[in-house]
Amino acid sequence: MSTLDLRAQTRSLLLSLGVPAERFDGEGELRVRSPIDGSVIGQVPVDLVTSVDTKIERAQAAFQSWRVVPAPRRGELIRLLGEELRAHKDTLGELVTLEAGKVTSEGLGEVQEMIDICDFAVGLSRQLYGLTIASERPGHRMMETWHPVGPCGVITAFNFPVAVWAWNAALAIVCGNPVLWKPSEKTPLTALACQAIFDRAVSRFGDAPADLQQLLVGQAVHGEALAASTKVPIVSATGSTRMGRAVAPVVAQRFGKAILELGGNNAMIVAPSADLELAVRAIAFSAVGTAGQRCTSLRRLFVHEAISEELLERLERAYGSLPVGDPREAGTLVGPLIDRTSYEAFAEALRRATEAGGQVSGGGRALSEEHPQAFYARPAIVRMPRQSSVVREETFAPILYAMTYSDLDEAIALQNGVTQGLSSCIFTNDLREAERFLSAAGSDCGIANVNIGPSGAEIGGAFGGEKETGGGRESGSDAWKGYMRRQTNTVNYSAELPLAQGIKFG
Ligand code: UN1
Repeated sequence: MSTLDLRAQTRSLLLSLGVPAERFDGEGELRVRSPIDGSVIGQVPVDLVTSVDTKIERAQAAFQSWRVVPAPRRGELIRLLGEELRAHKDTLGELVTLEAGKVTSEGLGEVQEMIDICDFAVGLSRQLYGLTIASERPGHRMMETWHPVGPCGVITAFNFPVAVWAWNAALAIVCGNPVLWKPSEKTPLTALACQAIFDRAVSRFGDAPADLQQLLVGQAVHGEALAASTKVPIVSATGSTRMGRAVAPVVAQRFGKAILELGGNNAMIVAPSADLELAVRAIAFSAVGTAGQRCTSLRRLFVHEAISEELLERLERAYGSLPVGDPREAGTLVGPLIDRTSYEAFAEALRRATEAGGQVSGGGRALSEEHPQAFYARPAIVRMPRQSSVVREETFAPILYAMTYSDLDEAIALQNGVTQGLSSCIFTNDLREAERFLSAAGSDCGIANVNIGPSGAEIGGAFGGEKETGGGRESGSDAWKGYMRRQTNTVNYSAELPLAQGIKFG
């Protein structure tokens, strides 16, 4: 594999998706590197910060007409988007692999997640239900109506470079809101591809306003401009808690709506009755999949002391044979980390864990001879004596901290004893334990599972978490309500004017 191959491969994928060459192959100042070998695979022009306002104005103009298009007709656009995604699934999936380093099947899975949310949003476009409420006054009717809000800013991270945009865009557009998307500066190429795919759906649709979906290629300051604008009533931001801390107060200050999906530090409890074979497979997928770079990746394992030796030995054996390598090759399960900074954070966390008494198995860099500019990490399991500070932090890399417990309440307390609250799970065949874990006294996370790992959620459920994860919900269930404004309506069809609460006035 040569550098030329990667750049040429990227170029041909982008061209076949309809992205004009000057958008990625000119003098653009943003140099995009493939984590596969660290080589430059594209150069993308960055939007001037001063152009953010112009794009917001355009989104506002699109809003004026889009908000009055009937929702089922808006759904038709998303149906076409889903069709385009189906037709280009392989190409876009391959591009995700080249730009974000995901193994082929996970790159394709990410595009499937986009298709799934499109299907979901199409159905939703014939719903967007409001309640009818019993009025206390004779001859009156009360109801709730859901209306579009306005442009929706979407800030996404490198690790799900296309799916998280689709979660937001499919809902926002069906709900009647234009979208302004600021992708990660590490993955603008897949964003250009999505824009081209979206534009094709728009041209087949016929009469959508221009600028319904716009891309903002830039840096943190572009995201800050979106967060600050009163003309962007919703800002949906996915990324680190540090990013959320920068965005959320700015949006709150102007009373905008923020939908935040920030850091996670997800745990699994393995109880004595657990099916260990199932648990080992779930742990491997959720701790090592996407090289530990999912928000939902498994990072903390609490194993009952009666089975901990057996489980950890099996796990360490399974880790010993994990294929780390080029994510395009069949059989590879662990691709590269996104960049050097990620690898350094991985190495530093392992150093701190050792200092805190942890025993590391695995870890270290792979393929450094073949790819000195790429950063492949060997997944690590660290047997920790306790949940020390490094365990309580999210390190976006394949590190699994394993601890033992003797009492379920203690395990639940440890699981909840971190600042993040995204995803969690228990492996048990004991109904009482499972239900306790899901109860009000159980997991404090936005996602809590039984006998499946914490990652790999379907789009039908609401996705997001509590505490420093930010409290937002995206994707399924009634997450659409975050993209609309609720209006309470009271209609008087009588010839009287009775006042509520029995008030007499005049
Ligand atoms: C993320 O890492 O930001 O549940 C999203 C999962 C995926 C989405 C993860 N469906 O792992």
